Amino acid sequence: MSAPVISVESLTGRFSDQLLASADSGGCASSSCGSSTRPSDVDPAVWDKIKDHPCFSEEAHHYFARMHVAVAPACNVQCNYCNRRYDCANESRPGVVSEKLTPDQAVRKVIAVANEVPQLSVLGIAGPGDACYDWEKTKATFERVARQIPDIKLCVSTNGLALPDHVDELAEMNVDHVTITINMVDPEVGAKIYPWIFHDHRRYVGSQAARILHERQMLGLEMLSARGILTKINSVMIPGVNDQHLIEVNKWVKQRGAFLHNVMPLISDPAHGTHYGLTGQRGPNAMEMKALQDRLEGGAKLMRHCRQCRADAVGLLGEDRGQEFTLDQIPRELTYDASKRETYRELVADERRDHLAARSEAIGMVKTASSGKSLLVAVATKGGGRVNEHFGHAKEFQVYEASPTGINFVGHRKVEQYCLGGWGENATLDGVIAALEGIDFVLCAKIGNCPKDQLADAGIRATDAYGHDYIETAIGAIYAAESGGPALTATA
Ligand code: CLF
Ligand code: SF4
Repeated sequence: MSAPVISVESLTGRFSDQLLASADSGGCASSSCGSSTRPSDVDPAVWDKIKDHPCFSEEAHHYFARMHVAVAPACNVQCNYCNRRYDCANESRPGVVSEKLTPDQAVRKVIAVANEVPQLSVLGIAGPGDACYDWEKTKATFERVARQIPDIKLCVSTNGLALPDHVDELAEMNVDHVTITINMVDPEVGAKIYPWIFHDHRRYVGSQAARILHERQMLGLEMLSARGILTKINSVMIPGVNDQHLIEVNKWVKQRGAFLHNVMPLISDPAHGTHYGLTGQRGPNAMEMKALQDRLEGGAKLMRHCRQCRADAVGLLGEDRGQEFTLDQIPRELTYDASKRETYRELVADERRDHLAARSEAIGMVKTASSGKSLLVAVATKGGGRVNEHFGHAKEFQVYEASPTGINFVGHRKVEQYCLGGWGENATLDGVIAALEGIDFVLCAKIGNCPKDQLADAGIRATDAYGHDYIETAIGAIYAAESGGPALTATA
């Protein structure tokens, strides 16, 4: 099967004028095209909500981008993994927000991004405090953006404490996607995570605080489910505190209609000044995360492609273009221009159909291979679902597992970029190899002999033979070769 290659620039960086020019102007209308790629086991109404949402659909995250606007700095909870001088650790990796925005500034920024980043499909408010507690700013931002860009999806992330007070307004504003961070369903566990909450004009501490938070979270989730709003649960995995307990959390949220459960590793560093960071509480390693996620299979559906983004992140998951859109770079007067986003959607609809066909062929082949093997494959990609990044340029690898159940995305590994200015440092390579612990194969668009040999010494085989091929096609070919069967041919 042959498929067109979308240029790397179109998917990960500034939109290529050449690509826009080459798009078939007689193609189908923007948002309806993707529906033909709906998997047979997904309800059409649900598919319509998730097909362009990079967090709620793993497949969509290869093509669509989100942006966050940091309009909600106030918070009503203290989490032991958060330092208020930093991003909300629930939805972001720790790192200061470059600038907090007023709702009007946020609208300007969203228009600026929508005009330049055609992949943009979702506007999220994820802090840096709590979007439901700092409600007036959240609401004003959503209302103003929806008037300017009606087809952008609105998404909100919250600790859940103030959520029940605003569910009806969320429904009225057509907010289809809500995330609640739920780390416990037992207040005794909660007391080890939350030193205090502020609720109903009072401060509560200890297990009483955790009990109130728990009850409000469950109520909010039930209210959202009753209104058909898709709800994702984020849980921070804290070894020795709630790691085993998250199995119970998964059961509770599934019973109450959660659409996805996203278990994220605790990020704990003394430099961030958090309670956990300062008291030596460690986060889980990649294999511990995977082991827990594997145990959760069969419960609430898991999200495994979260990048723990900043509260002011812009771009595809895993990239951050926020620094290109600081207020000082955005004109005071701006008009929304829908043309790039519309053209991109037409182009991507065709690409997604080809990708899904190739993916299904590769998965079918892996399922019928009778070896019973399980392979972990790390892929260097810039987006578009293809093996299209050089090994030395990768800042993360997407990890897939090929096994008799098919080819499944199981996570990502962040690494320090090994090759800078055409030169790679051995110490950096050692770090990359350590981050790839447990991986059997690395797939990339290009790799030199030196890193390839060092990876081989660590028991990891690397190849650039499938450069620019679809990820699943490349993995299927490797799996077939490992199983002693015929390999699929490359599609690029
Ligand atoms: Fe933002 Fe969160 Fe909406 Fe996505 S992020 S508010 S659901 S648009 Fe996504 Fe980022 Fe993970 Fe959040 S990768 S941290 S899950
Ligand atoms: Fe920090 Fe978010 Fe927790 Fe509030 S809810 S304390 S901002 S991590």
